[in-house]
Amino acid sequence: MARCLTIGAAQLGPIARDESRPQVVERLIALLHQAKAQGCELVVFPELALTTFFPRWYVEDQGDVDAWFEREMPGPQTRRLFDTAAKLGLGFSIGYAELVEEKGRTRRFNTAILVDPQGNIVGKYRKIHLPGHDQHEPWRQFQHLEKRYLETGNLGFRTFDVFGGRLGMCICNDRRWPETYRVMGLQGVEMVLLGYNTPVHNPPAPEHDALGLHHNRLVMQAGAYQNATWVVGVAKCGNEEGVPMIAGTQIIAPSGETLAQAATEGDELITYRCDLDLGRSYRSSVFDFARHREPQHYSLITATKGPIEPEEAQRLDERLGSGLTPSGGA
Ligand code: CDV
Repeated sequence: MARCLTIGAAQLGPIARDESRPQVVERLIALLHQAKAQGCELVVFPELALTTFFPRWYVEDQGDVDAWFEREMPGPQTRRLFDTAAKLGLGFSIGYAELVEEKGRTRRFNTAILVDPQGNIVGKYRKIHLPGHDQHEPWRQFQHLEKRYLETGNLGFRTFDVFGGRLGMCICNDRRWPETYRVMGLQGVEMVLLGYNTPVHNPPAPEHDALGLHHNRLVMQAGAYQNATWVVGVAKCGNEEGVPMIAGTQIIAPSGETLAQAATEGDELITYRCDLDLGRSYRSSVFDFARHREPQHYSLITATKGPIEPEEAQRLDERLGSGLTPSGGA
């Protein structure tokens, strides 16, 4: 019998700076009701789905920054979301800014959680690839201060056996890195849930601006196909506080094909009944990892962060014992 999971990808239009949590939660709840009416079981909301995308501003007062963070989940202002989803019997995932006391200090993460149909948090992910910069750069039209306000996630890329399948999460910039999907692919992930806030304009490389939607689709389709997994990519998009952000919400099969996609740049639900067994034929043939991967030749991937010279790469490979013919011995 097919293992099917009906997904609602709940794209959000812009969230204004002065929009309150209760106002945003009402928008999320409206999408939950649509999802229920359309037979969904799991609804995926975007990255930082409770507030505007605040890293676009340089703010000196940490108290003002912290107003964008959640100290508990659910908290007094988000409890209604959890209660409504549970009443409708829907699971959901959602991204938010998380403030937590951990290891004796205050820590801040860009977080996504997975909530089961009873309202229990059954999975958590903290964004690992934080883009942008950590100092004010006034030459930009807008800032991208994730590296200033947030810490690198410390939970790794975990998978969760829930909703009848094996699910994983990542957030926005993570989707551009093949390692993100591969680490979950090596755990047999069957569906990756991810939300994003991607400005159309890329200040350090404006020549990429016209390619935003192409790159968005390219990386998610590649991640899906190369790891035999569904990928559900969900945008917060449209013109948010003067910054246009790409839409392109889509549900991608393990074949790498986009099977459902958003048509607007506003609040919009798209749905698809996903057969979680669709990845099997890929996992047992072209991407049978145990049979075909050659990890002894991939040691550079974890041995270096940035690029190195080819000669150093050769020495490193030899030292790490990959069984290569020593330099000059070809
Ligand atoms: N929120 C993000 O991580 N945005 C980045 C932008 C800054 C490039 C992204 O990768 O889409």
